[in-house]
Amino acid sequence: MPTLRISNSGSALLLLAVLTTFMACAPKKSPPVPMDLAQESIIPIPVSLTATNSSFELTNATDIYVQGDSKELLKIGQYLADKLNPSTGLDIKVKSSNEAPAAGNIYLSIKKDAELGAEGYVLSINAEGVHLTANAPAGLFWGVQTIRQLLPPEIELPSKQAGPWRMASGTIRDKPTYGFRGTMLDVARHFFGVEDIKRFIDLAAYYKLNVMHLGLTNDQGWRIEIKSWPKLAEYGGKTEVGGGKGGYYTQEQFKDLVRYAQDRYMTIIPEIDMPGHSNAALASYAELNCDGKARELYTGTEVGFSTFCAQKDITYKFIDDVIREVAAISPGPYIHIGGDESHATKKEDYILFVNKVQDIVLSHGKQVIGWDEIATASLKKNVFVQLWSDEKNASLAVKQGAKLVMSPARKTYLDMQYDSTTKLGLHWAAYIEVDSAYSWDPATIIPGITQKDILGIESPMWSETVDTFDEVEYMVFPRLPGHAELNWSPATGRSWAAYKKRLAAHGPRFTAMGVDYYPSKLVEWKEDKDKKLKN
Ligand code: TNX
Repeated sequence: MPTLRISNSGSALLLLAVLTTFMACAPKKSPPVPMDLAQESIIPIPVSLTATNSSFELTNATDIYVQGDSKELLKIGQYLADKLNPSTGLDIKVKSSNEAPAAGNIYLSIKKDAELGAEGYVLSINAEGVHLTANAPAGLFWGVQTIRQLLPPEIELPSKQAGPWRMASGTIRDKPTYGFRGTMLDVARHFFGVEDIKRFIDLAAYYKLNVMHLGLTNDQGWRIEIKSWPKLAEYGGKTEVGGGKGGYYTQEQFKDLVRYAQDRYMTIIPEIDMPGHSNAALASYAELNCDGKARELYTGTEVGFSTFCAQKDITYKFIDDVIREVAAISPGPYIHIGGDESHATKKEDYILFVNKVQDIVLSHGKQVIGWDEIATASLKKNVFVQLWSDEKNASLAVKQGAKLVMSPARKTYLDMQYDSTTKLGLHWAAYIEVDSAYSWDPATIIPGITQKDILGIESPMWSETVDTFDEVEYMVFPRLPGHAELNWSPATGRSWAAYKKRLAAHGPRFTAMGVDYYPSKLVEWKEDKDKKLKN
């Protein structure tokens, strides 16, 4: 017996040695800690959520598996890996698999669930893994944004951080209220380069927006290359508000932007503003003016003084060429024709013009969007009207069967000042503090207009007073996440008091992403205690 005992303890020792060696090379994984998914600060807030009081941790054994070998799913997996690897320092790889992977991994798969629609997703997290499913790939992409928001803010930093990288466990079932969730940048008053637009797209995607409207032309500048009318960009793009050097996108650059947006499930809407707001074109080509005389380039901020000549045939030849070229590089369904503040156009000319231009856009296979004034003309089928100022126009539009994009200036204009001390921006529509930007409902703000009349909200960033992207960020953040929530999450139970707590937790996320946000006093921002979030 003693021999046996010795041999027993010998094998026990051996086992211990083997175990210790194994543990040393096995991934470091602490036991799951209790975490409450219901306390996480997700913006937009998900439709439904069940917390299970445990957690999943990313370790050096974690990889991302995607179902099958679909290029599109692999790309979404890679997008997530590229977000996680720099800060975690983990070498998370993307692999394809036909079944759920072993414990410790993330799995993205498509599972038919019509109720989730084109953009909904289900995210299930437990100590063993993360499983994200959707009815269609866009849903997976939005679910990936939720995963990012469930990890600590340091996940957004570009260099390796300490971790641990845990996510609270439970199940989220989520889908958007509105299918059109937009923002806009006016690149005409001040020009912003391709890298700035990509950054804006990335920041908007983090809040599940899917539309980026670009105001490509205005009195102060023409920002898109048109090969059949080359002086538009070459001459008309030469300057901007204040006399800076302006700029424009070549068609190749624009196509690159479109692809970048598509990879983030975002549609770019190009706007060619007409018949007003057209001085840059009228300065580039004399024949577009009724008097045949070219205008001077303009670097001020007045509106309402320019107009294309509605009575000349060359005007429509010109617009047909421009729309053909823009349509050819814009795979999205819409072209925006502006139509706002055409104070220099006679009423009958305006109506003639809008009627003709709608046909031109439709003839190039695109749907028309225009600012609310276009509702004073007779709208063709499937034309969309963007309310910004005149509620009567919104009602006129709905009477004609059009759906609305909701951009009421007093709630959504990101160039409006927060209060009377804000240095950038304007205040002609309102001062819009962060609570005011959040506390309204597009489906009840105009009597007689309800959710069924509305495509969604778009938040425009006009650029008369901002000329660097940092300045744009200061006006856009933190109001845009609030609009994103109005677009995505159900209106029932919405409250500023609850939202502002979640927003506070996004302060460190903005900081980690290098976003120069306005630290509104209405929000008790979570502190970046160790000042470690410097991006
Ligand atoms: C109104 S909104 C405009 C823009 C200005 C903006 C400034 C709209 C359709 N027209 O041209 O940039 O106000 O807040």
